[in-house]
Parts: sequence; C-alpha cells; structure tokens
Amino acid sequence: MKILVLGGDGYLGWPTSLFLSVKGYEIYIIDDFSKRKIELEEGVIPLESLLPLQERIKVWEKSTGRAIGIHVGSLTNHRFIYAALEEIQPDVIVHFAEQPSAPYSMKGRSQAVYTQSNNVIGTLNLLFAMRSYCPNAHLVKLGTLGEYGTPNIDIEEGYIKIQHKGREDLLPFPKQPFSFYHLSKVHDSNNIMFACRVWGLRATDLNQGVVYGIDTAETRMDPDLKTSFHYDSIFGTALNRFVAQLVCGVPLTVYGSGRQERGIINLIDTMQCIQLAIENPASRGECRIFNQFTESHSILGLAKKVLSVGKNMGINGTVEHIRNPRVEQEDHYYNPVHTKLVELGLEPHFLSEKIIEGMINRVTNSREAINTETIRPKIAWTMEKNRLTIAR
Ligand code: USQ
Repeated sequence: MKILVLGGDGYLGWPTSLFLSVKGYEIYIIDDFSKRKIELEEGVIPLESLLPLQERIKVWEKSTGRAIGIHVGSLTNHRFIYAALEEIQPDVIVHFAEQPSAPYSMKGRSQAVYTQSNNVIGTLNLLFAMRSYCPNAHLVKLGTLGEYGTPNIDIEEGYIKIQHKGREDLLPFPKQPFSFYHLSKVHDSNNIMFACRVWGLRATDLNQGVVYGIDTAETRMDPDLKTSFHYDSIFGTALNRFVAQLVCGVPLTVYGSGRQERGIINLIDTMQCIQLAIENPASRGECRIFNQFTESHSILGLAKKVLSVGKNMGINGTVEHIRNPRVEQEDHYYNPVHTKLVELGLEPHFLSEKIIEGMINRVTNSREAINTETIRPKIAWTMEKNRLTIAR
C-alpha cells in the first residue's frame, strides 16, 4: 500500500513516516519546508538541530534498508500537487502539511492571511487533485480539538443529533475556535466534508488534542533521525514547554489561572491513531471525524505534574501565572467524547511520572542549547484596549 505523507519534515509528519515505513508501507513524503522558514523568520529553532530532510531519509534508508520517496513543493501550487498525485497514485494521503502555530496566526494580518491561505487553499488544491487522480484514496487529515472551542455541552465526535421543532437530524458539531489557525482547520473540515458529500471522496478528520513527547522507537534508532521538538512560544506545545522551562531553570509559564482544560496525547499514540485510521478506512462518500486525544488535564495540573516529577529528581522549579496572552475561556465545561479510536483498538499511553522523567532527562542532554529568550510569549491575541473578558 502506498502512503503519501504531506508535511513529512515536521514534528508529527517525520516520526509518522518512519513508523509507517517500519510497518511495511511504501512511503512518499511531500514538504515545502515552510515551517523551517517561519523558524528563521521568528528566530526560533528546535531544541536539537536537524539534518535536511533528504539527509535524514538517507540515514533512514541506511539504518533499515527501507526507501522513502520525496517530492519538494507546496500544496498551494496546484500544478505541483496534481503532478505528484498523478505520478505516485497513493492509496492513503496523511495530511499534516499546514502552518501549525496558533500564536503565529494571531501575530498580525499577514500571518493570519498566510495561515489561512496556506492551509485552506493547500487542502482545497489537494481535494481537487484527489478528485482527478486518485478519487478512491483515503484522506487522513490532521484537524484539531480546538476547532470546537469550549462549548458548555459535551463535544461529540464531529456530529451531533439535534431535535428542532419536532424533527431530528445528525448535523456537524458547531465550531467556535479561538485562533485564526484553529479556524483554518474548521474551514478545511467544511471543504473536506463537502468533497466527500458531493464528489464521493473518503476522509477521516482527526481532531487532535495537544501533543507532547520528544521521540518514538524509530527516531531513537539513530541520533540523526530525531524529530523537531520545540519549546519556544511559537511552536512549542504546553507540556513540552513546561519540561524545557524546568530544565533550564525558568518559571513554568502558565497563562492566566491555568484552569483551562485541554485534551492531550502522547506522540507515540498519534502514530497509533494514524495507523488505526489507515487500516480501518472511511467508505466512499464518508467524512469520519475522530476526537484524537487520550486524557484531559488543566494546564496548571500539567505544570504541577512536571514540577512534582522534577522535585523527585532533585530539580526544583516554580510556576508563574503570566497574564493570559490569548483570548480563551479559563473556567469552562470540558468533556469531549473520544471513543471511536478506542473502539478501533487504540491502547493509550497515559501521562505518567516515568514519561515526564524520560522527557526531562532527554531535554537535559541539550540544556545548553535552550534559548531562554524565545520562551516568554510575545504575541497577544488582542490589543490591551480591545481586550474583552470572555463570558461564562
Ligand atoms: N499554555 C500555557 N502556557 C504555555 C503554553 C500554552 O498556559 O506556555 C496554554 C494555552 O493558553 C492553551 C493551552 O495551554 O490554553 C494549550 O496551548 P498550546 O500552545 O499547547 O496548544 P495550542 O496553541 O492550542 O495548539 C496546539 C498545537 C496545535 C493543535 C492544538 C490542539 O500547536 O497544532 O491543533 O494544540 S488543541 O489545543 O486541542 O486545539
């Protein structure tokens, strides 16, 4: 089976490509290195420096004897993606190729426009290319739990049964996200659902929570196979940042009260979920939506867990409640349903002291490389004079 991984140079795309390669699938990667360009623009770098993708693939081929194909180009260039799909004829397309930072998308007009045009037009070009060249392929698309926002009801897996004036229907769950990045994924979801409904494509939209983790069995096989781990305020996710902050001796940056709840998932469970989606494909015309996370925590709760594990290892840290740079609800109901992947066989790796300890040890090896100047958030969601308190 041929699997095309879009965004195969990234934090999730690279380990997913290796994981699926080991499973015996024929892997092709597409990437335009736009994340590496934003890193240069914003002056941030991953904790550990990475070889160019072409070199990493050579290391992989040498270590395992398994080939990975590569096409360099952007989904926003429709001719490029048309030609790639015509040539590769993939059975599955795993799509990570999007601008992934909520703070970057909120920096200003040009970053918001870039995020939405790159993500939405790229995905739209991909849907047209699939319709022309591989209409039977299964699209496995990385969405986000943040598409839903924080409604005061349970968040269903994509669709909700509504009764209205005596009639009933199963309708897309309402989406009220809190960044232009998360909103770009809402637009993608609508376009993908449309392409399934009207053209009969097949897709699985994975609404993933906040990912944490630094390596997988495959990235550990050689030091040059590591993935892009960020701790900065642009690309670093909360738990990854807290671990790096503890290690380099700065206070853990909890935004606001830290009572905001988020679904989280270990990097290795992301791989498992992608594999389950691939091996149990959607039907023609179906747009399936899975909520891809394994447990929920408050952000302050995550920070406290990192502090407590650090303390047991002799590393003392503190929490600093920073004035929240984001506009988001801090006190809210949060109960997203997440049974579909478990029904398909997901065996979660829950956050444990051992996992946090492993991350602390791993980050400690590169402690000297941490640039503490990139840690504090510099992008605010709104100018102070326009700041509103979120109701509820
Ligand atoms: N937060 C802190 N301190 C920090 C960083 C974050 O308190 O130093 C808080 C934020 O205010 C937010 C929560 O932690 O309430 C999560 O923030 P995040 O930066 O870890 O994650 P987010 O920007 O929401 O985006 C990340 C990924 C994105 C994915 C999303 C899933 O970067 O690609 O879609 O997680 S979710 O958050 O469920 O929408």
